[in-house]
Amino acid sequence: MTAINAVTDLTREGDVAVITLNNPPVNALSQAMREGLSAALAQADKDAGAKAILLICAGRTFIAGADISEFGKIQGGAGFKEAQAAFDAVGKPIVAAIHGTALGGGLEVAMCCHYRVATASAKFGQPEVNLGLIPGLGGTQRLPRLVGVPKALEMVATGKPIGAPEALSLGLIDEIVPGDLKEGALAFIKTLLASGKGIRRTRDLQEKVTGDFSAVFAFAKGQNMRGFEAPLDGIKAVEAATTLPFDEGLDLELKTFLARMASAQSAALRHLFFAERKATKIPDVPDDAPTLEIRKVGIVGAGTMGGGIAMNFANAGIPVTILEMKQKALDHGLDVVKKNYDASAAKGRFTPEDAQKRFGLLTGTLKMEDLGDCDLIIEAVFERMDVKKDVFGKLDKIAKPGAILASNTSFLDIDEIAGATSRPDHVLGLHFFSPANVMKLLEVVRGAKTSKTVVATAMKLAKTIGKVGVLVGVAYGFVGNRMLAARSNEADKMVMEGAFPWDIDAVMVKFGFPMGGFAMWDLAGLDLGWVKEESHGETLRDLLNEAGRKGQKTGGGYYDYDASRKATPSPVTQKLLSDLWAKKGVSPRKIPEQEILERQIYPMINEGAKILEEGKASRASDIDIVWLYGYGFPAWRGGPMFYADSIGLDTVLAGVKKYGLTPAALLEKLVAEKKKFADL
Ligand code: 3H9
Repeated sequence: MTAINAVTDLTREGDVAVITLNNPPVNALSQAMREGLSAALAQADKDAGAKAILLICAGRTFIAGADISEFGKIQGGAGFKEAQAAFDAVGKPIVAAIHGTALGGGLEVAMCCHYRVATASAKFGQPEVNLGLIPGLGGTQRLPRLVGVPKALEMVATGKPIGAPEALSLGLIDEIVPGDLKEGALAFIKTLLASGKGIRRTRDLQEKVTGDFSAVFAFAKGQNMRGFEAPLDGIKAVEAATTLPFDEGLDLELKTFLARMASAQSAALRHLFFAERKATKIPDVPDDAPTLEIRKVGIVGAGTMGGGIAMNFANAGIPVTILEMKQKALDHGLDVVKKNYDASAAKGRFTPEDAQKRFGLLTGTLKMEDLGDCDLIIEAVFERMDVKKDVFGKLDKIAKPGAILASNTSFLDIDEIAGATSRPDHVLGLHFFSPANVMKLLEVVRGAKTSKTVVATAMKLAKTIGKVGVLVGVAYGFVGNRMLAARSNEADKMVMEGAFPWDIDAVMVKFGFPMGGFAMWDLAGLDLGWVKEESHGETLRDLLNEAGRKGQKTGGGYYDYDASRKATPSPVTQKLLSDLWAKKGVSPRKIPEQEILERQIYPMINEGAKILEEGKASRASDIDIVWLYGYGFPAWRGGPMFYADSIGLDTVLAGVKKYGLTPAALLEKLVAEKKKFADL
C-alpha cells in the first residue's frame, strides 16, 4: 500500500488499482483530498499492472462534498480544474464505489469517473444551492449529460438528493451492489474489463443534452426563488451544458461558483450550516453525556398543540398516550390527528398503511394514571400558571420515578412550574412551534435545577424526532417569543402612528419573511393570551377581538380571508383603526419603508443582545437558528444576529437609540470594542 498523503491511499488488488480516501467524519473534499486524489490517479495510470482504477471511501460515507470550512479561505478555485483534468488524463476505466452520500463535490468526483456502482441506501445530490452556491467541479455540465436536463435542473436548483434506485433508472449509476461494496465493485470491474467497453468519459456523452430545452429553462427560471439567488445561477449553468462546448461550460460554471462563494448570501447560508451543528453542542454538557431512554411518551392535552406534538413521536416510532379531560375533546383531538395523517398519505408523503401504523401508536385516555409508565410526559394545556402548576403537581404523583416532565409553555417560568413537583431536576420546557408536526424548531428550556442528563436527553430526542433543538434559558418568552414580542411592540406603536398592519407586513415579506407579524397573529389567533375582562378597547387588537375578529379561524382578524385563506387588507380593520386614531387624537403619518424595516429588525437584535447578556442562549448563532426554524427568518440573511453583524453593530445601536429603545449593554460594549456577535 502506498500512502499518497494523509487522506489518500493507493493499493493494488489483482489488476485493479484501488484508491481509498479517508478524511473523517464525512470525507469532505478538502484541498489535501483533491491533491491526493490527483496524485493517486496519475500514479495508478502509470501502473502497467493495473487495468482499471477503483475509487472508494473509508468510513461512514463517500465524499459528502467540498470542505465547507475551507470556503472563503481558498482563493480562485485552487485545484478544482486540475482535479477534473487528472481524471481526464487517465487512460483506463475508473469506477467509483459509493456508499452513504455522494453530495456536491462528492457526486461531481463520482461523475468524473467513468462508471459508478453504489449500495442500495446511497444518496446522490448537488446541495450547493443550500449554501448559496452552485456546483463548482463540473456538476452542472456532467449531471445533465447523465440524468438529462429536467432532472439535473431540479437537483441543482432545489438541492434535493435522490436515492440509488432512481439514480440507477436515470443512468447516474450503473449498478446497485447488494452485498459488500468493494467486492461488488471489483466484480463489476471484472465484467467491465471482460466486455471490452473501456473508458466512458461523462464529458463525451451528448445524447441527453441535445434538443430544444428553451421551454424547460423558461419554466425553471419562472419558479419562485423566494429571494435566493443561487438557484437561478445554477439553472443558467445547466443551460450552458446545452449551448456551450463542455470546456466552456466548465469555465462558466467555475466563474459563477467563485462569484457565488464570495456572495453575502453564501456567507449567510454557510454560517447557518455550521450554526445548526454548533447548536447541538452544550458548553457544560459533553457530547457523550449519559441520556435517558425515551420509549413511551405521554401528552397532556389533545388540542392543536398536543396533537401535533404527539405526531412527532409517532412518526419516530415512539408510542404516545394522550390525556384529555373530556371524551368529546379527546375524540376531536384524535380525529384531527387522523385527518392530518390521511391528508399526508393522500399527498403521497407515506403509504396509507404507514399512516395507519403511525396513528396506531397513539392511545387516548381520560385517566392521568395511564401516563404512569411514560418516560417523558409533555404538558400542552391552557397557558396559565395556576393551571400548569396544578397539572405538574398531579403528574409528579403519578409519573414513575425518573420520568421527565416537560411543559410546552411558550412564555411561562419553568422554574415556578418545576417548583410544583418533587423532581425539579427532571423538569424542563419543550417549546414546540405551531404547527408542531411541521415546524423544525424545538426550544429546549433549561430550568435552574434541570439536570445535565435531562438536558442531554432532550437534545438527543430533538434529533430523534427530526427537530433542531436549541437550548435556551428561562425568561419570559424564552428566546424566540421574547424577541418576537420586542418586534410586535414596535409594530403596535407604528400602527398607532399611522401605519396599517399590512404596510408593516409588506416590508417584512419584502425583507424575506414568509409572512408578516400581523398575518402571523391571524394564523395563531388574536385571542391567544387576550383576556376579555382586561380589554379596554385601547388597542387595535382589543377592538378586533371585541368585534369577534379573532383571526383566520373566524374568517377575519387584521385581514379578511376568503375560502382558500387568501388574505386581503380588511376595510373593517381600516375603519376600526381610523376611529381609534381619531379617538386618540393621532394624526396618522405615512411611515417610510426603511423606518418600518429598522423598527422591526433592530428591536429584535437588541433583545437578542439582552438574551446573550443574560446567558439565556449559549451563542449568537443559536438565536439565528431559533429564528430560521421557528419564525421563517430569510435563511439567505443568516438570522438576526448574523444580519446585525453584516450591517454593522454601530448602525444597529444608532437605530436602537434613534427609535427610543433602551440599548442592550452588550450591544454598547461590542460597538465600543469594535466587535461583532460572532466574536463572542
Ligand atoms: C460543494 O461540494 C461545492 C462543490 O460543488 C465544488 C467544490 C469542490 N465540509 O451533518 P453532520 C461536518 S459544497 C466540512 O452532523 P450527519 C459537520 O460540520 C458542499 N464539514 O452529520 C459535522 O462536524 P462537527 C456540498 C462538513 O450524519 C460533521 O461533519 N455538500 C461537511 O447528520 C458531521 O456532520 C454539502 O452541502 C462539509 N461538506 O449528516 C453536504 N459536511 O461534528 C453537507 C459535514 O464538528 N453535509 N461536515 O459538528 C451534510 O449534508 C451532512 O453533513 C451529511 C451528514 C448528510 C453529509
